Amino acid sequence: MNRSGKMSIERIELSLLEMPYVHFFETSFGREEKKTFILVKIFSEGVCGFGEVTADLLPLYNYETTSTSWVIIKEILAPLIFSKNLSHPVEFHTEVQKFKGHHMAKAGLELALWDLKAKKEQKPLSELYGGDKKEVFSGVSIGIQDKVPDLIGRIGDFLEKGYPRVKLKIKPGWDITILKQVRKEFPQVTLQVDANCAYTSADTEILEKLDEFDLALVEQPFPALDLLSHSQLKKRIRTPVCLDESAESLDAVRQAHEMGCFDIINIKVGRVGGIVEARKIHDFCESKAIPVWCGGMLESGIGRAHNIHLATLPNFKLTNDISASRRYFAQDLIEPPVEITERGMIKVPEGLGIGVIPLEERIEKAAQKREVLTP
Ligand code: OSB
Ligand code: MG
Repeated sequence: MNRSGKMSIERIELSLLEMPYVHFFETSFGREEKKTFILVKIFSEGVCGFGEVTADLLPLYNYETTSTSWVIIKEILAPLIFSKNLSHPVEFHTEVQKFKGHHMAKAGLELALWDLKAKKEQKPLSELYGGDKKEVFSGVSIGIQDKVPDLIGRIGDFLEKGYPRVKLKIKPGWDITILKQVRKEFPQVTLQVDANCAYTSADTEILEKLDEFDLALVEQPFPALDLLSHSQLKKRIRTPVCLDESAESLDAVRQAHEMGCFDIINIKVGRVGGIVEARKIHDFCESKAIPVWCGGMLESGIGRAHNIHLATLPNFKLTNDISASRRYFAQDLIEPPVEITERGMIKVPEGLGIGVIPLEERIEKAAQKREVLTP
């Protein structure tokens, strides 16, 4: 930071990157073989802050896409950064509140501003956030497979690698029968399931059966706006209900809480529109003794490093969807790669900002498109 306390942003660079997954990832909304996302770099006084936009090529998880976020950043959010002469990422959050939606686009920029801020103050992000952990809980999210034996095999592999908790993607037809077989094979493992909005209130009978499998939680059974079905289901099952897609802001979380929709919240910085909003949700949940955990969007190491720092906040009490680099990509973008410890934890990087080094030649190799934005 310079003497005026201003962030003095000189240039914003967007790159559209494509990275093949080591294994396809299938959720109730479809199968993906590769990750496509926007990498954000923000430059100031010889320092570069890195951020990642979690929007995908298609509007399947939510309505944002790589193209919509590119346009929103280029035409609206970057010009705002250049015109405002910001001194803190919190000011960016305040300024962009007047624009509706586009949380992932906003978050990508806010993350880069936080990384830049921390690097200029010569601190790791976790320290800037006031996080109190040296390592965070790891967990693995396993997609829908072609056959149940494939799923059993994958679960076994991840348990061997030391993951202490497994999340399984479910959808109608890939739920109770697979859980029966998984539980038979792995009676002790900590298991949770994620439906990505695939059910309706007509499926209540199926969802009630989830109680038979001693699950840590069921994540987002119904569509994002269907708070009513979540509150009705919560009264009928013992399995804790966790929200992902519905929890897109503090206001949404507060309403869902008043309506008795959930026991647990998954916090994703992209979905909620940045660190400031993520923190508000974290603090609200803490005040109500509701535990949270950090969700993932199969980020590159850059986005994952951001998630690790966020998860050092005290109310991240449950296992996170944060896995090792090699669980996602043959070659991650960062050095050192994220690894899982013998105790099933992820160490918080101690370097400045995100604390890991993005490798320019790998970024270059993955880049499909690039654009430099200036004042
Ligand atoms: O709902 O949590 C989800 C990946 C893409 C889109 C939505 C979700 C997920 C995951 C991946 O479950 C978790 C991870 O990044 O390891
Ligand atoms: Mg989810």
